[in-house]
Amino acid sequence: MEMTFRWYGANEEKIKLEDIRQIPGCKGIVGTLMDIPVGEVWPKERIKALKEEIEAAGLTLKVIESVNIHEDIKMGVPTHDKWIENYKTTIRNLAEYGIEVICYNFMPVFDWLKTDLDFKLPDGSSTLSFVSSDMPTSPEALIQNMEAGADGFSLPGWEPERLSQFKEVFAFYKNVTDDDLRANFKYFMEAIIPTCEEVGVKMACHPDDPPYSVFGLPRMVKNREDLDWMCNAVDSPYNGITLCTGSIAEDPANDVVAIVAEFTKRNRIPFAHVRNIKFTNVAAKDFYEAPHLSSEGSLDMYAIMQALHDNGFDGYIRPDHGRMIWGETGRPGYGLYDRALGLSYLNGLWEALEKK
Ligand code: CS2
Ligand code: MN
Repeated sequence: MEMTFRWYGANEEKIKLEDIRQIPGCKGIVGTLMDIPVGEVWPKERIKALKEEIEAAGLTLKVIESVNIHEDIKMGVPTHDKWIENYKTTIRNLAEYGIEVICYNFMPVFDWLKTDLDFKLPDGSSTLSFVSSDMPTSPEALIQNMEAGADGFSLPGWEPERLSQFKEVFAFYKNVTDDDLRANFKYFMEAIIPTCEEVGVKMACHPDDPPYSVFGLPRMVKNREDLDWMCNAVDSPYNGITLCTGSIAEDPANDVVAIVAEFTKRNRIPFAHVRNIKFTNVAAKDFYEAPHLSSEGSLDMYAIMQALHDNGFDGYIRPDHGRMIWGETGRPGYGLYDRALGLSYLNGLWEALEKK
């Protein structure tokens, strides 16, 4: 396994590559180009500059999170072919600079969502939480909440250009079923996986967060059966999963450890997000994003790391969202300190597993 840390870019946040470099055992950056509008080709010069900047700081760039999917591809409208061609060009451009994994998601309209981006824990730290009874009744209100809670940062997957046409898009999805969405996914994968195989870039789909339908929108990456369907839709190791333990676990019916074990064994996890959540009400699926440590949340992090380890995981891994601690401010979920603690903890678990 290779330990990494997500970084949004020098113009997008105050965390420095030099800070990340000082986290023991952190080898690589999970990078992005936040300012490229969804669907546009990622220019080679920009990828090259990003790679050089990261390597100058003594880190590697092998994983991109995310190259977002144009809504037309998810909707399956005729204009999708143009965006798919662009996506293929982006894959080729990334491959030229040594990128091995592209993380993305296939959620209609919204990326991840929470009802509180500044939920205070008794120790004085703050985290992200979801309380079903606090879910706004309209998508407009939800967008307002997310933007108001973001502290001036653009949230990943909540890019303004993506949300600007959301009313029309939302209306369109009224007639799209989960199976239609699956068909659109398959069409996309059949088009791009030959390119991925040719240039050696693995696609890694992030699960839906939350892993159930919101506002009646279709969803297709919610549980073991969905992941199984996805992998079989185009049966290639280049059609893989970003196994995000925190997202999968939000549905208490999902057996996270069994899912990690199965898909690691099937060689379909090129990238893992490993984090904990704490249920506050299991029946309502209410939770907050807990510190990574098992004792702080509802997940057995040792068992998760063991499922990766014992089934031969050799992909990239990163801690996922962290709390805001020690007075830090920044993009919700993406402070430096708590994610660094999470990373160290995961490294500790891994060392124990290696020596066992
Ligand atoms: C998620 C997503 O893991 C995460 O941070 O909350 O924003 C994730 O980056 C995307 O869904 C992947 O495309
Ligand atoms: Mn994740």
